[in-house]
Amino acid sequence: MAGGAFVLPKARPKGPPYFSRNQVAQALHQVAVLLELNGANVFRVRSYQNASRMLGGLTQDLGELVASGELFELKGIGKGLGSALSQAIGEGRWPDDWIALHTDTPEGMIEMLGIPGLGPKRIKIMNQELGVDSITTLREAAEDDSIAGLKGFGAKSQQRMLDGIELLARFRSRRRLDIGLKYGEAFEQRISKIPGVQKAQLAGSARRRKDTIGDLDLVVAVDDSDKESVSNAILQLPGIADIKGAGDSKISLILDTSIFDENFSIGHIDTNVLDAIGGDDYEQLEAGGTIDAQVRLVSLEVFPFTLAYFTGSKEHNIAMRQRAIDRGLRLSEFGLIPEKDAGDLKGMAAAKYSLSAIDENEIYQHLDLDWVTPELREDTGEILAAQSEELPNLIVQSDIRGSLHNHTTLSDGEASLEQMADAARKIGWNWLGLADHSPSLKIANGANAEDLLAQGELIKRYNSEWASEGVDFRLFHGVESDILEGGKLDHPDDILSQLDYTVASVHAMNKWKGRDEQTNTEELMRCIDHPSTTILGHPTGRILQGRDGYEVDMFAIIEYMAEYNKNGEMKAVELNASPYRLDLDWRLCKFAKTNNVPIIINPDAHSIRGLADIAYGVMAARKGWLESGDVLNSLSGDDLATLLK
Ligand code: DGT
Ligand code: CA
Ligand code: ZN
Repeated sequence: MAGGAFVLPKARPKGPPYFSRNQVAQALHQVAVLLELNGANVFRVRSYQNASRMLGGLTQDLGELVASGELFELKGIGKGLGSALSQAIGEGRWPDDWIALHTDTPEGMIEMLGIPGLGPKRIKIMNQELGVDSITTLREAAEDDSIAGLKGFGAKSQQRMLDGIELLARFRSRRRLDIGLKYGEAFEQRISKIPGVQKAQLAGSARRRKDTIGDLDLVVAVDDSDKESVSNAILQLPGIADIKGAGDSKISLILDTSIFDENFSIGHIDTNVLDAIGGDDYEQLEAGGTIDAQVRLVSLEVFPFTLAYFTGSKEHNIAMRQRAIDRGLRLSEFGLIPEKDAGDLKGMAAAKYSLSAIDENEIYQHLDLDWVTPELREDTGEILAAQSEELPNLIVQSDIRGSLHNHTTLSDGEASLEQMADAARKIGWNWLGLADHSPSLKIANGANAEDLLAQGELIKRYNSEWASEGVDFRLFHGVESDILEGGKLDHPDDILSQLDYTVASVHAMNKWKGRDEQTNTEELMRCIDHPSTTILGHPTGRILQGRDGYEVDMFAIIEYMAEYNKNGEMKAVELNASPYRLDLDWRLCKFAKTNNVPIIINPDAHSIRGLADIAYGVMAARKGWLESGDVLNSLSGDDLATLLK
């Protein structure tokens, strides 16, 4: 079952220990859930759950605990569980009754466990009362309104189940860029280390840095004589949940989180985002997640062609192929072949006659083009630009000198102002803007005016200290103001005017999603009109793989902001760098750029670690054709201060 991964972890090839601590904890958790689903006694369920938690938090080596027999002395590990675990860890075999539990529980029941917000207890009740035994029958029951009537359920929880079903379907079909890249890079590294592998590179949408990834595509260069051993070695790698097909030059796999050396963790997510992607169940969903991967094995001479082909996009490939045809050439995953030589030959037989290319650059050269960076390969004008030497000089992360939308403990951030400033200096930034939430946003602990102004005093003090010490670092003082009814901001004007800037953002998603495009667009325009509004934060409110944004005409909004900029009043649009948002969408970046609306890439950091999300913002900015001059992030502290005045 793709995406569910509710299976007992596979033993690693070399042991003991045959299973990691993480895998054992996962197996115990699954057994507990299945027992509960099958109506087992609550004490029994609890003992597995406790053992899972206890072992998961252990620091000692599991193999040693088994070898020395100390395992049996751990609290909560009785004789039965102790010998079951010893067998698994020492011999690589899960106990028969655990296996039976997995094979005997109907697949549809297990499938339902994947729905965020739905646990075994409720599944069991719905199964007994309504005969629900799969996601399909669950959806039918919910749409019939039969679940709402069950004791202890209600209309709200029925709706939450429908939302959960949709969330799960999205989760399984595509994954966010950060997650896709994590898997892809781990897989690429593992393959690179296999003897005989000359090159291994991630292609597809991950290499193009799309905001979500369907499946991973990897291209591997290997001599014909090593093909078999390399492909066998790939099939033995940790993290392979299933093999869908293994041919001579193509392997299709399903990867799971055991591909990672470290335990899989997702870090701090702010409540607003978490709610949209499954709430407390989200971490479990990711930890049990999978992603499909296709590996292509080719010779070193063919590698650049195969890499270019599987990097795509399909639209870019089609345009490239047409360009080749115009030059009497045939472009394929195997080569760039003069039509007169290829004749009726196909595939590798034709590829013998290919023009040579040691890398992608030479393929583009053969077609009279500059090399196009993968992010731009979407057929949105890159070929024309590559032909006339007009490709943009895309922004890189080292161009970034600061960002303006970050939170501290004054609202819902995890780190203090001092810690955030320190972290920003450590990553080499020259400035950092703090924009904590405003009072209306109660769930994010929005700060009142008095506390906000006190934060401002503190910032002034630090800034003058740094200035007198000759430190090229400063803080800017802003606020993330909620956008209220009629496009109003959330603090009185005399408070806002004391700040360096205001990030205006919509958070009342239910209200905004319940309205039409025109109303929303106009309300945003009213907010942009406010003289204190400097930046439009996460402009559509979308959460990738979670919820769509509210309806809004972003083209009209950007054009509206362009008017202000033309008249010398700076209005910038945020590219929220959180991989959960990437909002402004990359497709709109180019539009903002051509309209001379400045863009600010903001990590919306709620912790020190959150600052690192800037990397995803830079990826999206590159995909959106942005150069360093198009973003406020590349300004010096002095220049930004002047601009904000
Ligand atoms: P994804 O996986 O949905 O996130 O998106 P991609 O772009 O990775 O697409 P995928 O995995 O279906 O195929 C990888 C690349 O292979 C794709 O970007 C371009 C190339 N490709 C696949 N199918 C076709 C096709 O029918 N025609 C052409 N010209 N190229 C194709
Ligand atoms: Ca793909
Ligand atoms: Zn926000």
